[in-house]
Amino acid sequence: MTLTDYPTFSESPFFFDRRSASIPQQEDGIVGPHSAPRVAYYHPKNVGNYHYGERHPMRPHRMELTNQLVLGYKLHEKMTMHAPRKATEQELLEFHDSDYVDFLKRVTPKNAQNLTKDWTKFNVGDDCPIFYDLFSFCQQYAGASLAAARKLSSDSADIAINWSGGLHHAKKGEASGFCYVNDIVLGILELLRYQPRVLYIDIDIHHGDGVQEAFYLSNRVLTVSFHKYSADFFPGTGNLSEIGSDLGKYFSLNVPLQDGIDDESYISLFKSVMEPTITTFRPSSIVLQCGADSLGCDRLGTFNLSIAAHGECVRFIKSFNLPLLVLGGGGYRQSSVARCWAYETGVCLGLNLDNDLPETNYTEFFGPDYHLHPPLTGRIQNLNTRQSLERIRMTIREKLRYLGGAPSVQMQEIPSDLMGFLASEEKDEGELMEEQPDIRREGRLRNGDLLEKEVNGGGNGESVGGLPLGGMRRKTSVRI
Ligand code: V1D
Ligand code: CA
Repeated sequence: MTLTDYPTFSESPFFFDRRSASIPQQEDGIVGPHSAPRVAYYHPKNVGNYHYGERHPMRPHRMELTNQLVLGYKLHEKMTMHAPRKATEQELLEFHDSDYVDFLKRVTPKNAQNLTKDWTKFNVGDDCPIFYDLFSFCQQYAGASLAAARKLSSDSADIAINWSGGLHHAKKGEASGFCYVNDIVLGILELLRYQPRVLYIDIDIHHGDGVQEAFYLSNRVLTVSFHKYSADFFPGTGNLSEIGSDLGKYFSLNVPLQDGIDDESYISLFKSVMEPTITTFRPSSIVLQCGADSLGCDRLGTFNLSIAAHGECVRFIKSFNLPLLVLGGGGYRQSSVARCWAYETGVCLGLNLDNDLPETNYTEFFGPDYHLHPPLTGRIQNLNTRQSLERIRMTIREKLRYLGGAPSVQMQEIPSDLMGFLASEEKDEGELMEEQPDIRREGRLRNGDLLEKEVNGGGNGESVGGLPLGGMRRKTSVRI
């Protein structure tokens, strides 16, 4: 096959990386470190049964559809499957304020009317309604991200997936944009107990404001969000000029895009931003939020991405062979979300899935084509010009030069498990393994050990000797 034999996205439902003409790909049978990555899949019990309300666009039921496709493609035979326990209150308090967690715990659709003064304080209402068993829902999706992060930290998996997580808008003390607790921040904090640097990437069409804000002052977490940016599009933040502050200056990157971006330009920009980001920051693990509202034909989104292109971002990040936490996020056409996340589960496993969807209990959701990659119907005009994209690319590369290498990481004692909260009978087999220090990867940090000392490790000129990295000057950021 020559380069010119590869179809373009618009001609083919599958992405052909043009590099594959010269670089052998692992799907071709070349053995690499991740030729058969160990993938752990987290699906909280009954997470698909929660309901935000009839007129609300967020449908947790999409997780049930996704899971059915995953099972239908028999992907459960290739990875470990986990029904994680709920996050404890104590675990939620690692990031969230206690009055907010207490409110989430107490509020019900019945008593909500008596708590109206708290509605404003905690930002619940139209976007973030109080629905039946809300607190359990939060504990379920956050528990899954925490278990997935622990799995990676203990080197019991190379990739851990939680499609019910990725709720990137939740703040320390308030709900926002359909998100109540921020499982991503909690998962990153868990990873930071053992690892010096975590890279967060967000391909949801909305700005990952909650995660950015939590780590805005830190140089141990670099956040990158690709999103639609305009004054009237939620949440209205994520301009190129938001770069982090204090020790975290240059450790927040934003890729603000306009309506209608297509596969070719998105992937080209994604790769040319992420490749130097990873080689410059040298993360010890990566968290990837895969919000599927960046797909074409989404009910809230206005991009033109195909599932193949969205999945290509996952494939590209996976190719760096770093511990990878893969999370869900937005996505408001249930059938597209399920196709996308099932496809991306296959990408994580290094498998090519048949374009004919398997039979499931929900087959009627996937008509009339019943394909994994149906053609996009109805494109939105692409308002991203070649020049505007080039400007973004150059500006970000410029910022990476300031970042100038991975930060120094100082010795810092890692607290042991806060409450010894994992009673052994609560744990699944994988989680029990996580407690065995001897199974951890050589050189990886252990619970109770000291974090890697990496003085003069590149540095951005702002790392300070003797002080833990990541400042804490704003109430909304976390102390790390
Ligand atoms: F259309 C609606 C119908 C009912 C309830 C809410 C909405 C709705 C659509 N878009 N709400 C929004 C966005 N909110 C506003 C508010 C109007 N106010 C002044 C602000 O525009 C919120 C969009 C949230 C997107 C969430 C997400 O996709 O990023 C996500 N990520 O992880 C989980 C969800
Ligand atoms: Ca985003």
